Amino acid sequence: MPMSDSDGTDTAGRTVSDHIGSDHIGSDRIGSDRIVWGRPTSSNVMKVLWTLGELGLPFQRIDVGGAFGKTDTPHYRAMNPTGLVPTLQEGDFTLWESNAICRYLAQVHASGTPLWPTEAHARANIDHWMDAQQTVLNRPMTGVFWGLVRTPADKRDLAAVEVAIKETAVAWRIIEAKLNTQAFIAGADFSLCDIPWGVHAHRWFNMNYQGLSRPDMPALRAWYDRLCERPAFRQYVVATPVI
Ligand SMILES: N[C@@H](CCC(=O)N[C@@H](CS)C(=O)NCC(=O)O)C(=O)O
Repeated sequence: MPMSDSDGTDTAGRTVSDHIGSDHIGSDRIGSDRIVWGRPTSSNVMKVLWTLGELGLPFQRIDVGGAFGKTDTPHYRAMNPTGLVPTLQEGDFTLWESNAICRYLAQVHASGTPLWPTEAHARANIDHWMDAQQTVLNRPMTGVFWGLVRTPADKRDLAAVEVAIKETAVAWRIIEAKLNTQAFIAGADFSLCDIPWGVHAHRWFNMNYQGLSRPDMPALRAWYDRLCERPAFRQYVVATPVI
């Protein structure tokens, strides 16, 4: 499907709402001018969808990226020069980088709550765990996920995946240590930093390891089970196939 021009219509004359995905819970979602660009199977898109769900905000979602393509069009690149997903659009305001989008949404809609407190130390604590997902977890976890899931079976290198699992476990053990003494990553309450780690925890606990072993982390598992009690996590992460 051709992507829209800057006037909001595509070359077939359809408006942006004709491209909407299926993430509508209620009628308040239809007609929202908040648009998430990105396929729902992307971990980084999931973070944004889950955050929107936690905040109860209406949005439309448009499938781009992966098999949907359309991220190399001039229209998309003008919004997001990396050509990656997700991108958030609210009227003429555009933002990319998943964790930055989550922070922005929380700042506007939940500042001063346990999700995103205003007190400087509390907020910095949450913030640094969000960054750590990108800098500590992401690289090895990508090796595991791509090695086991996104690589065709006949091309998989399980020896390399085994190394990646060990490296990823080092990152998860940091979280396990926190969760041995508290319910959520930043403390007693669910907060914004549980979102980027939680998306990957779902994959960690639900991939087919094809005979490879993964260390047990009981506190991490208990935290993941607590996340599964949250409707927005179930809707935007658990219900999406790990593919
Ligand atoms: N640091 C970026 C990374 C974005 C990213 O790597 N997105 C992946 C999906 S998880 C992507 O766009 N891959 C190409 C595609 O889906 O077409 C963020 O957190 O938003």
